[in-house]
Parts: sequence; structure tokens; C-alpha cells
Amino acid sequence: MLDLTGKNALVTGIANHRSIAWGIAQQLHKAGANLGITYLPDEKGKMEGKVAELVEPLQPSLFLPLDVQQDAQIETAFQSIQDKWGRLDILIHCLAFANKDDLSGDFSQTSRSGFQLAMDVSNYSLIRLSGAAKPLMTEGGSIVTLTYLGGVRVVPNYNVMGIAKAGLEMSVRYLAAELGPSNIRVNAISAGPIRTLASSAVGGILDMIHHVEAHAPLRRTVTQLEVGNTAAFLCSDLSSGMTGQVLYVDAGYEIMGL
Ligand code: 0WE
Repeated sequence: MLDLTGKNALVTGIANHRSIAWGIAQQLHKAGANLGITYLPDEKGKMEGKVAELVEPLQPSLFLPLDVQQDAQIETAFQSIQDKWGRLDILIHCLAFANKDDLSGDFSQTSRSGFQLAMDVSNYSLIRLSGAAKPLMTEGGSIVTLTYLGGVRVVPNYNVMGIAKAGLEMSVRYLAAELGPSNIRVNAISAGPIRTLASSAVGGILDMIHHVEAHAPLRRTVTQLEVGNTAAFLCSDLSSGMTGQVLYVDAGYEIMGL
């Protein structure tokens, strides 16, 4: 059934045990995938140590620094994949960033540099990593990214990230159209709000979670492992006929009008 044995999967975006990317990595591992994990390098190497310790039980065969704002790091990472694996099958993109100042207050006051930062990290990085992955996905492949409802509807304070996610969802469609002939599928998961390092830094996230618990059809939020299961499905042959799609893993919240 859902079998990823022999598949080489690169997972980006793990920061700690709450990361959605961590939920995805665990489910891909459970399905038998061979993992490569990237982390965001910092000066003191703190992140490297923390993420290395977290992912150790999954026995990744690659562990690479990757700051998607650095072209040289992207090149080095994919060279390492080429050298070590020869072939890539799965790319998991769980990266987003905006200045905290741009996630509250008046959207009309978004700075040019803040807009560019959000777009670069949260949208362009998918385009760039997909372009780097394409020549390595010689037996087809699956690319999965994470999006959020705030990219298609106005969610208070999501602001510039909403514009980045709207663009990201369109990037998914253009990439799906280009990469389809190479049997590389590109899809997005639109996850409901989850307490993570990123979302916990946002004022009012707990109120949003309580709102979803009260109003979503399933009367609860979703977990990182549930998002991970959908990612595993999108990476497997069970979804071989799907590309360019946005799948909502949100306890049904997206269907509600009030
Ligand atoms: O996409 C996200 C998180 C995006 C995010 C969060 C932060 C917080 C800390 C991007 N950059 C930063 N930069 C920081 O300095 N989510 C879907 C979670 C999220 O973020 C929100 C939300 C939700 C939900 C921001 C405002 C309103 C709702």
C-alpha cells in the first residue's frame, strides 16, 4: 500500500519537535523512505545540534545546512544529494518567513524589503529548490509544500504571508505544468493552524486554535502527524494521478461560511 522504501526524500523546515516538517519526516520514515534533512544554519551551530539530536532516531543518510536565501548553499546541498544518492524522489518544502512587524497592523504599511523577504523565503524558495531537484528526479518524483488558508482568504494579521502563500499556490500550478512531462508531481497541503515555533510567535494564535476547535466540522485542530500522513500519500503511488493540487488538512474548516 503506502510504501516509500527505496525512495530518497529531502525534508526542509524542521526547527524543533513541534515543526510540521518533523511530523512529515516521521511519517515518511515510517513508510520506509531514506531521509535527507536540512536545517537553517546559525552562527553558533545551535540549530544544527538541536535538529541533529531530534532527527537521530530516523537515521537520515544526509544532514545538510540550507539557507534558501543563499544560492551557494542550495547548489552545495543538491551537489551532495547527487554525490550521495544519485537520484532524488521526494522534496518536502516547509519554509516560510516574514518579519514579525509585518504580521500585525496595517497591511498597507508593509515595507518593500519585508515584502521581498516574505516572497523570497516563502515562495521563490519553492521555485528554486524545484529547479534544482528536477535534474535529480530522473525516475519521476513528488514535491510537496505547505500553504495556509490565509493565502486565499483574509485572515487577520497574516498580511504579507497571505500574499506569499497566494503566490506559492500559483507556483505549485506552474511547476506542476512544467514538471508533469517528467512525471514529477507538485502539490500543496493547506494545514489548519497548529502550535509551532512559527505560529507561537504570533499574537492570538491560541484564540484562532480555539475558534477552529469550536467551528471546524471535526471540532478540533489537526496534528503534525496528520499533515505528515497526507504528505506521505502525496509522495506515494496512491496519489499518482494528482498534481497541481492544494489539499486541505484542516479538520474541514475551509468549507465553512460562518
Ligand atoms: O505560515 C504560518 C507561519 C508564518 C510565519 C510566522 C512567523 C512568526 C515569527 C512567518 N514568519 C514569521 N516570522 C516571525 O518572526 N502559519 C500558517 C502560522 C500562522 O502565522 C500567522 C497566523 C497563522 C495561523 C500569522 C498571523 C495570523 C495567523
